[in-house]
Amino acid sequence: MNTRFGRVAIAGRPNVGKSTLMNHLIGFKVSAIANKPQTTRHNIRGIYTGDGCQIVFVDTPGIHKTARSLLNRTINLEAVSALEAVDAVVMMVEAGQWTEEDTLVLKRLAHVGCPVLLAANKVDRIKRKETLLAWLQDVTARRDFAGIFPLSATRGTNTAELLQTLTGYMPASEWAYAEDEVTDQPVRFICAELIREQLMHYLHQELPYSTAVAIEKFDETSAPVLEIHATLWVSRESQKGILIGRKGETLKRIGSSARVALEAFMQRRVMLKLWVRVEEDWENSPRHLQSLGIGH
Ligand SMILES: Nc1nc2c(ncn2[C@@H]2O[C@H](COP(=O)(O)OP(=O)(O)OP(=O)(O)O)[C@@H](O)[C@H]2O)c(=O)[nH]1
Ligand SMILES: [Mg+2]
Repeated sequence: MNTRFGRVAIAGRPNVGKSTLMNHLIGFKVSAIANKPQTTRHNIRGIYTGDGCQIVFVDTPGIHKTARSLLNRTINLEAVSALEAVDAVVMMVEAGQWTEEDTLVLKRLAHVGCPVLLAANKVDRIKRKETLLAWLQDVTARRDFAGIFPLSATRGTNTAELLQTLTGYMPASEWAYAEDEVTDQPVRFICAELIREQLMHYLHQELPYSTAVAIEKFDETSAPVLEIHATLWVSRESQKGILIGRKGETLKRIGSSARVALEAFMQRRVMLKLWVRVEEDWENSPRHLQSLGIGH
């Protein structure tokens, strides 16, 4: 057989650039990116196909220390569950930094049987390259990594080399997906993520972490415009006003940015309607988390 097929988990602490790398590798935006920790809450799968190889990348939520709410604990568990049944793991860190949370990730990877590669991301931020070498030596003493890749996910530096090495670890097998598929997850799920990405961008402090998106209507048959209705859940009455903003301005901004992202993903015109609703302390409600599909 001359095709290869396998799965690769991308793991690491929050905000190191895992989702950015996956989107870059598959050449399509399926995972939300924001300059805030805990942007990703679910394992998001993106499919790469090229050079006779198909790889299902699993972009995991950042493994973090302060697991106060049920939501936090659930997303940590979700990340760890992705480490099973994969053919390789990319552990991502930020080049030049090592934190307690990186140590925590390393602990979670201690018993992983497959090869673990280290991706030291954001090298574009390192001004003095000679410091990187000493730092890399220090980091690689912490575990016997199958490969070490200083890279930049935003600029695409060294990412092709990482991909090539990963390809070598994929078993000879038939492909499981069509060549042009970029994710095996329902489009409405990806759409909810793209809407939430805008919440991460426009809201500040604790608010992004107290919001969740539920798609209420997603009618692909509606022509010519795809109609999407979504509820934005917040966990306190006071947050509702902040999300909506003065004269509804914040919500309007979120809505129009989200629509642009949805149109790019769906490759068609979208009409987006958003509602804001309160579910008191939903981050600690098993029932509500389940209804949002978090943690299954
Ligand atoms: N300078 C620089 N910034 C980057 C690079 N890769 C990602 N970023 C930025 O880092 C921030 C976090 O990126 P994400 O991809 O959302 O990080 P993540 O690891 O998925 O974060 P969580 O989902 O919260 O765990 C974003 O602002 C990205 O634009 C890089 O190579 N260089
Ligand atoms: Mg992410």
